[in-house]
Amino acid sequence: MALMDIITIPDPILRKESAPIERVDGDLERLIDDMFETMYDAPGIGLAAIQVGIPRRLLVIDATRDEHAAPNPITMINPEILTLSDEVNTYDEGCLSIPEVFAEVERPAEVRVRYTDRAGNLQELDCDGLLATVVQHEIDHLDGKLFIDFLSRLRRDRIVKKFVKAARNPVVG
Ligand code: GNR
Ligand code: NI
Repeated sequence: MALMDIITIPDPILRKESAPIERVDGDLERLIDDMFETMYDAPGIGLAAIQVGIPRRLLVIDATRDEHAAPNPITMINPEILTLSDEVNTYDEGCLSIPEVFAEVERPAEVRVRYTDRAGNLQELDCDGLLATVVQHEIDHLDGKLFIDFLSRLRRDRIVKKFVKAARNPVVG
């Protein structure tokens, strides 16, 4: 297993659309293991492959909030949203690719997703609560979309500007 580097804005890779995965093989399983290790280490509750520089339709999630509860790792390959509820929910969202920025985002409260799991089996899952939000946040990554796209242009531009500046003037470590 290996920790991977998480790409942050304004890296244009994060705006790329990810391509479908054609086969679940040993290489993909290794990537999934590395993504879980990277996500738990960060720590985060979701990670899309594009965030570690791999433009493939793959994401990992563990939205278990209670650190004492059993882990609930979910791997989604080629996820597709089947239905979204009219009811909405608001969460204070963050993103490992936009460190230390948080903002309230409103999204459908419930979502039904179809995906291939790491064993190669087609699955359907009904999600609600935080899991529904994270699934949508991760699938957005596969389409090059970030949670700051839901904010006003003024607020988004301010956030991006801060990261552009930081990239130009890296902290000497
Ligand atoms: O760790 C994460 N927390 C989070 C909190 C609220 C809504 C979405 C998320 S996903 C984020 C990890 C991440 O950036 N995944 O792409
Ligand atoms: Ni994210």
